Amino acid sequence: MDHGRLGEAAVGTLDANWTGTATLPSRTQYPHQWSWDSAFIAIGLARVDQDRAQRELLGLLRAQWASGRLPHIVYGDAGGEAYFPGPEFWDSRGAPDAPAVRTSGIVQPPVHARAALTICARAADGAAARRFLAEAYPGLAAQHRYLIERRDLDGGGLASIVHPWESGTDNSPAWDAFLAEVSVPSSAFVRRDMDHVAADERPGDADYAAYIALAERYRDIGYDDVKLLDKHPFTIEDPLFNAILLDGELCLAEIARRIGRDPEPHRRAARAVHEGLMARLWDEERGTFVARDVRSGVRAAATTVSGFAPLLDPWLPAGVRDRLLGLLLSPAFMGGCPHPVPTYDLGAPAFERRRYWRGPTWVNTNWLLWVGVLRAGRDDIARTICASTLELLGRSGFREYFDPVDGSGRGAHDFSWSAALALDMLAAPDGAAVPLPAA
Ligand code: 2M8
Repeated sequence: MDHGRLGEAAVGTLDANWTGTATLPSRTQYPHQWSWDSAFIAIGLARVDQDRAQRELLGLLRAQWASGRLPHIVYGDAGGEAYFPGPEFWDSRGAPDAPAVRTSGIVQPPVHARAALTICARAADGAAARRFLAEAYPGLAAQHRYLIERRDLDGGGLASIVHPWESGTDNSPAWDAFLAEVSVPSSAFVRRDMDHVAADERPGDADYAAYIALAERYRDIGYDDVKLLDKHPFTIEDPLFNAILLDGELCLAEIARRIGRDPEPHRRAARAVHEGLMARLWDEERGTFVARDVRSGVRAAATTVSGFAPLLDPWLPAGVRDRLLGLLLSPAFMGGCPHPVPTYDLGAPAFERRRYWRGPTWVNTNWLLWVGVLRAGRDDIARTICASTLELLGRSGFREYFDPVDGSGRGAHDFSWSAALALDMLAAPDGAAVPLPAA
């Protein structure tokens, strides 16, 4: 499909998923507002509709808890049967700091500050864009403060995730060994996620039961992060989540500078995440960053796409950066399949071409890597990632994820972030307009 038609189709997909206040990731599979989806969607919308891009992000921020927690789902009007778990499951209204609107109780990677800065970078009206930044800044700063103050569980400089759904890469093999330790029974439930997507493209039942049990555990301690180390069986430092946090702090520093606030606290916070990433998650032997259990110090054995996310870190030592890039280009990832970048090492025994987050190529991780290699000064790799992502979307449509070997689409159809990030890449394939805020 030529790029003009691909762009028109992307706008059509986003229009069809717009509710009037937010964009659903998918009308069938995910019929509510999701947190990091909305950030990616706003980045794409900024290319075609400033007003909607701003409303997408500001609407999400209105569902923020008083503690700064930005929930991963904001429930809309779709009936309770449309998606499980629904609002009753999370019981957010039972939490003292929750907003009036019904939400989940967990978070997702904080791509939102980058989304806000990107919206501003695309705006024709500079004064209006600064007003938008001033409106978004307090919520974004509170979101980051929550993660840095409440989720850095032992003062090591990194935020912990307390559920695989918080990673965004829910079914990643990186969680397998940690989930195997979660031997808690959940209440009875009915999965809805296979109503529209084939079972072999979704997580298995044992993983799903562990997701529900973990979410219940967190809910039942009242979402009280002080109790996590003692009472919660899944507290993990993830390189993707923390690299996005670092990048987000640098974006916040730039936003603060533009609206006359002090950028320095954000730069210091970014630097602390950098120190934590290097001290805790860099694996010298494997030449990549890996997830780590904050309680035991045990590191995940799986080498996944999340390990490349620290390319977003401008302070990465040259030797570390070059080893990461070497692995990225190797037959285990970009060099080993026609439709990169696979989310998991192609040669790993547990690699699965079609199953959600256990191998398929995703547009959002490709987009993040695109920004990461631009940050690393590798415009050549950025061009390759951009071209192969657009080729894949032209061939198979705005699917949720793709088989990296034959390029076939998997998961949901008409998926919003695939369409939105296509718009961003189509507008500047060389990444010239991607904000790379000063360190
Ligand atoms: C997927 O996660 C949801 C739970 O949050 C699910 O599978 O039901 C993930 O891919 C996540 O990253 C994404 O935000 C969400 C909506 O697109 O779907």
